[in-house]
Amino acid sequence: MIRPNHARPLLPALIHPVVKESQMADDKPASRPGSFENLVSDYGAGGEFHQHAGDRDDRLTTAQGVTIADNQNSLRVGRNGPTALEDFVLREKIFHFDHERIPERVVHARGFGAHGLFECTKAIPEITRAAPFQKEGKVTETFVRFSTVAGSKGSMDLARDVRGFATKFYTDEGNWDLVGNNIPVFFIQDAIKFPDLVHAVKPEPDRGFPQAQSAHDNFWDFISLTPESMHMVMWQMSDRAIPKSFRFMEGFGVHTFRFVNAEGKSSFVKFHWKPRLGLQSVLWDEALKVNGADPDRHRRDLWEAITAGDFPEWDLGLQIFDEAFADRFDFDVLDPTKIIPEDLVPLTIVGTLTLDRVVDNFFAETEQVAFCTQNVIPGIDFTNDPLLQGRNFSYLDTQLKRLGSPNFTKLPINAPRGCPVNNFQQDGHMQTANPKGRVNYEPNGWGKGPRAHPLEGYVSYAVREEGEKRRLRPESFADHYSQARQFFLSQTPVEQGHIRDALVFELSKCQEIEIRARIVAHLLNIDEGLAEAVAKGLGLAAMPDPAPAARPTRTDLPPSDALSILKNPPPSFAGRTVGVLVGDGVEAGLLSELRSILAAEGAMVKLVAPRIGGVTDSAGALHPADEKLGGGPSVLFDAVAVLPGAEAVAIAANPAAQDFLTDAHAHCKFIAHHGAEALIDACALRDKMDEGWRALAGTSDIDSFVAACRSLRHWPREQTLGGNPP
Ligand code: HDD
Repeated sequence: MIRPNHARPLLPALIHPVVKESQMADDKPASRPGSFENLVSDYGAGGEFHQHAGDRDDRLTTAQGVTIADNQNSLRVGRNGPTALEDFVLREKIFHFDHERIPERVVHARGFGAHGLFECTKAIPEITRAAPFQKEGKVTETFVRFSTVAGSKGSMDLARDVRGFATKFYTDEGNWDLVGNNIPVFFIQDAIKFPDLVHAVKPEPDRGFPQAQSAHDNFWDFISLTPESMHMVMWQMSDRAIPKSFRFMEGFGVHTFRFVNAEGKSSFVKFHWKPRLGLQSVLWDEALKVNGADPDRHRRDLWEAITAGDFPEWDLGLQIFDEAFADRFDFDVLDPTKIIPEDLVPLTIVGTLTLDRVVDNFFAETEQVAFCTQNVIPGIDFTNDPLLQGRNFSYLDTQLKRLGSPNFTKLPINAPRGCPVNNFQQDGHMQTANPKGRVNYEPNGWGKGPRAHPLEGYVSYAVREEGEKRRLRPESFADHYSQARQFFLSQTPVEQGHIRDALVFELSKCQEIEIRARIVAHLLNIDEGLAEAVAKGLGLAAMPDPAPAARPTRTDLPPSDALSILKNPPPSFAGRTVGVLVGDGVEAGLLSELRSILAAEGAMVKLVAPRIGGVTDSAGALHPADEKLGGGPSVLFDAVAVLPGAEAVAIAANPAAQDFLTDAHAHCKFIAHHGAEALIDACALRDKMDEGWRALAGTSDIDSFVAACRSLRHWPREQTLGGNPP
C-alpha cells in the first residue's frame, strides 16, 4: 500500500535564504547535470556560500530532519571570529563522524561480501531435514563474505594467507551460517589455543609489524612448537594461500558436522564448495606485485564480475558418512587437522551457489554481517570436534563486542528472511522492535504470544555422552605428519617447488636461526627431500634431527589428486582476462578477432595503452584504454598480447612496457604478439621464446592462442627461469 502524503512535494523549490537576489541560482545559465558548475562550492560576493536548491526529497537534513541551509561553513561570530557552540549542525555532524568506526574483526578483518542464491539440485530428505535440501529446485537466499585472516581491514588482498569463505543461508527455518575457509583443515585441534595462534601470526606486539604476513619469528616460533599445525602449514605454503581471486577457490566447512533427518537418524557430513570456474592461483612474485598495483585485487575482481553479469558459481559437495566409516577411518573425524580424502568418501553434489548481487553499502552489509557457527537449523547439528565447540562460544561473543548490542540480529543483513522471528527477548541498546501489549514472558495465562513447538522446533541429536571430566587430547588426534606428507606427495612437481620456495621465503624472514631449524626438523617427518631442499635454500649450517613426534610411525597414505590445483585444470578460459598492450595503428582486424574469439570463450580483453584516452587502430577507430601503461602491469592478467602497432619503437623503449612483457614471461603466461620484435629484443627475450609464445597473424593463430590459454600457464618455462634450485 502506498501511504498518503508520500508523493513529491508541490511546494516550489526553496532558494537558499542567505543568497542575495542577484546571485540566485535561477539567474545562472543552465549547466549540464554533473558539470563543474553544478558540483563545485559557490561563494556569493559577500562571502556567503550557496548551493543550488533542490526538491524537498533531495534536501540535506540533520539527523533530526531539519533542513540544512549551509553545509560548508560553520556558524561563526563576525567575519574572522570564533565558532558558536550552539551550532547544532556542526556539532551533530562532527559527533556522528567521530563515532563512525566500530572495532574491526579480531581475525578476518579484511573481507568482501556479496548476495547470492543457493539452488538445491539434489534433494536429500532421507539424510537431513535441513530446509535448503528438501526439494530439487528449492532456492535459498544467501550472503557470502570472503576474507583474509591475519591482516587488518586496510591490508592488501594478495597476502599469503588462508581465505575465509563464510555463507549465511536465510532459510525458511531460520539462518544457517556455514563459516568455513578455503583450506579444509586448521592449525590447531582445540579452541583453547586459538588466541595464541592469532597473537603469533598478527603483528608482533612491541613493534606493530609485520602487517598481514606470517613471515616473521613469532608465527614460525609458535608453529614450530605446535606439531599439529604441520598439515595446515603444507596447505598454507601451497598456492592455495595466494588464490587468483575469490572466484577461483574452493571452500570447506572444515569440521565434521551432523545431519539429522525427520526420523531423528544422524549422519556425519563435511561441506565442500567447488568453484565452477576451477581453481587458480598466482605466483608469489605476482602476489607481491599485485599488492602494489592493485591492493584491492580480489574485491575488485568479484565486484567487476558480478556487476558485469558474469556471476560466479560454486557447487556444494557433501561427504556423507556414518559411524561405521568413522570407526574404520585411519584418523579421528573429530580432528580438524585432518581431511577425509575424496577418494575414500566421494562428494555428493547437492546444489549450486550463485553470487549475483553486490552490496548496496559496504558497512551496512559486509561489515555488519555477523556469522556465528552456532547458527544452525533443524537438520544440522554439531559434533564434539573441540575446535567447533569453542567456536560456538566465540562468534556470538565477538559480535556483541563488534556491533555493540545484542540487537545485532535485527540489522537487515543479519535478520532471518522468509520465516517469523517471535520471542520475548527485549530492550537492550539500539532496540528497534516496538512490541505492543502487556505480555513479555512465557508461559503466560493471557493466551498470547509464541510458544515452543516440540515437533517442529530444533531438537539436538540425542548422542550418548559419558567419561571423566579432564583436560586431554585423545590419542586418536596424535598423528600430525601422515596427512601432511600425503598432501605434499599429491602435488605436481611444480606445486611442490612452490611449497619449498614459500617455506624458504617465510623462514628467511625469521631472524632466529633456531626457529628455521625447528621447522626443518618437522619437515624431516613429512618429506626428507623437502626438508633438505628447504635447509639448502636457507643455507642451514647443519641438518637438525627430526622433530620428536607424538606418534613416531608415519603412515604412507596414497596420494589424492583432488588435493592438487594443477591436476584439476579449469574447464575453459572463461572468466579470465587477457591484457593487450596496444599502440596507435594496431591492426584493426586482429584486435577485433581477438576480442570476439575471447568473448566466445567467456573471457575478456583489457587494453593497456600509452595513453588512457586510448589508441586509434589501423582503420581509424578509437579504442579507449582500460589501463594506462604502467598502471596495468601484466600481473593483473591471466595472459597477454602485445600488439604495439605503429608505436612499436616508442613502446619498446618504455620501461613499463618492458616490465609488462618480462613479467608475463617470468610468470609463465601465454604471450601472443604481432609486430612486437623491438620490445622482445629490448627485453632480451628473443632466445627464450618457447611454446607459450604465439605469433599472431590470422584467426587460426588466435584460436590456438586461446586454446593454449586454457591451461593458464606454460609451466615447462618455470624450469628455465632459475630461482631456488630444487
Ligand atoms: Fe573463526 C571469524 C573461519 C576457527 C573465532 N572465522 C571467522 C571468519 C571465518 C572464520 C571465515 C570470518 C567471518 C566473517 O566473514 O565475518 N574460524 C574459521 C574456521 C575455523 C575458525 C574455518 C576453523 C576451522 N575462529 C576459529 C576459532 C575461534 C574463532 C577456533 C575461537 C575460538 N573467528 C573467530 C572470531 C571471528 C572469526 C573471533 C572474528 C570475527 C567474527 O568471528 O565474526 O569469533
